[in-house]
Amino acid sequence: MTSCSACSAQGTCVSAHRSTNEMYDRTRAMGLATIFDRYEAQQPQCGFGMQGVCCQLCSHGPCRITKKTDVAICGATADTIVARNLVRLAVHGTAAYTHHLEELARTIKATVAGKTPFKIGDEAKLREIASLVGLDAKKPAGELATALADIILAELRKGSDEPLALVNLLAPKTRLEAWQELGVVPGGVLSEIRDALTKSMTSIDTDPVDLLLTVVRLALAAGYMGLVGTITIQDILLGTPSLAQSEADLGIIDPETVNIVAHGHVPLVATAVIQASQDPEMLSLAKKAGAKGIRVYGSMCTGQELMQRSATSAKGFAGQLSNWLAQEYYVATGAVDLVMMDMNCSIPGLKTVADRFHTRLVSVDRIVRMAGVEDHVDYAPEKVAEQARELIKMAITAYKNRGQDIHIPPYKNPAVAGFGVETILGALGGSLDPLLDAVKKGSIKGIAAVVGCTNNRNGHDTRGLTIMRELIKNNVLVIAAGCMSSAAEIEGLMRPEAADQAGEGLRGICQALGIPPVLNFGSCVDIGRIGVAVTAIAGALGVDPAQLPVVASAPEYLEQKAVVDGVFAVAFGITTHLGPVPPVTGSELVTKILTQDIEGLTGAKFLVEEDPEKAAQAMLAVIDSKRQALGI
Ligand code: XCC
Repeated sequence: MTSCSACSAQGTCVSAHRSTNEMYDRTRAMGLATIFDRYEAQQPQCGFGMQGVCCQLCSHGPCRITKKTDVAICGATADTIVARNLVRLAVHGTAAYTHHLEELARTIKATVAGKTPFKIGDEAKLREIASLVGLDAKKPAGELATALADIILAELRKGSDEPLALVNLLAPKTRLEAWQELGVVPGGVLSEIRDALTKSMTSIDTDPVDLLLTVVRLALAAGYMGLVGTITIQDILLGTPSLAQSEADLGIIDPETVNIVAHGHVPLVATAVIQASQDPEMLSLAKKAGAKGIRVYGSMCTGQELMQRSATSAKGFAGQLSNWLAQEYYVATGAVDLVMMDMNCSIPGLKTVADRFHTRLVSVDRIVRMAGVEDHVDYAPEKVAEQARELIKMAITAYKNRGQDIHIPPYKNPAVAGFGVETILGALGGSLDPLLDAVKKGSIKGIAAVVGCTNNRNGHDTRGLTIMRELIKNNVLVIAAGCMSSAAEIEGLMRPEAADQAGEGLRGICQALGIPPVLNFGSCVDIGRIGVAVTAIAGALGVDPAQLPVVASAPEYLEQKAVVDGVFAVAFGITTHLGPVPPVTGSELVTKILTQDIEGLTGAKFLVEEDPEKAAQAMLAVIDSKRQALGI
């Protein structure tokens, strides 16, 4: 808990955001232990775990590799243990993305059958993808959507020896060739998950190199289905993001309304609740309870999904509260009546804070459960209209129990949202040429995707924001997704006025187009949107993605989905910076492959650097070297 220059907070400085710092002081004064306290209590953390050299797979264990014992009881080396642990992380990430995609496919089918409150939100995209996968795009939209959902479900379930259609159809040819050569073109995602889990059992696959190739297979499966597949199906269902104005930070909470927070990653229940919150019957119930109205706020990635579509299917969205690390603090305002927890990133600590207030926690996905939380409204596409009303009624009941102890930090910033390939093309008048010209001329030096989670190990958003600011200062256009988007929104980097903080070239472009220097691409699945954008740019220039002056950073990566995101980026040819050192340093071989050798195979590697300024410099150096090689 050091003080930093990132904000002007008077009290403790645990976060880059004044609001979080202020709320942390409040929880401490209440004697409530929250994430920053639990983090301190865990110090020092286990060095074996940090290096990835602890194996707990069999009952001979746990074994760990030390200077004294360089192999486990079974003979497994540090290389095997580290690589096998990495496979297990990647399996989790891939499985979670798959769950999201399955929910969408089920929802599309129920929507076509007229059983949900949703409508097909982007028919043009439906026809485009349908034709790509070999369907007759002239057929009625409903028929096509059902057929497409069935294809997605079948792709998820096919064998690991049957290459994924989306990889073959969407990957740049040069990438596909590189992956074929490495033998990492994945098959059906569920089969890949099964194979990887089986391999990473005790003494099945103990070859560290093969285990790392398994991680790449998983990452490509997750990348083309869980990321690109998910955003595509989600756009077809809820609409492709379009430019929207929104707001972020805890100051957006209205103390006089019934306040519901959508928290997680899958925006289906939340979209239905936003729609139902405008129903006169629901509004009159809220008014009868003494509230001015009903507001649905976003948190983490579900919030980003809603913000991206707040001009269309999520019209009425009240704005983004914050990201992962701030979940306990928005509850501690005392003004949040109900939190809808959909898939992943709802921490058990949330319950302790909710119990201190009147806040009702409800799991809205059959796979989300938390000790002590008894309210489950598990998403069912056919029932979601009714479920949305039930959730609002639960929130109104909770509102009636709200106490007087409310504190809402008075900070907020406007944010422009809704970026993606389509919006960028729209802003540029239908062609990528103006953007490419700006890159060739050097007014935009390159593009950096600063994405993923937030992590107390690196200071809540402090490192991510430092990297973004350094990059834009050096004329690098930043694309943000996941919790990094919330960080940028809260600190005003997603306002067009933030162009003032950019270098001269980027500033000029942003001012001419009226866009911010940090573009919101949305949630963590929207990293797929970045893949689509890079594919389009590489295609327009006739080069491989690895040749482009494009880099990525997950400056505060936290969990398993981020592991596959990072590997996907590197497999795709984009050198990727990681802030927290991943648990691989116990193996010289694995560390060397990921930070050096892999570049010879995919054209990209991992840059691990904890210091954000040095990290930005390293990313700029990569951009410079790519520009030089392209002769621009
Ligand atoms: Fe969770 Fe997506 Fe990570 Fe944030 S960014 S901590 S996954 S909410 Ni994906």
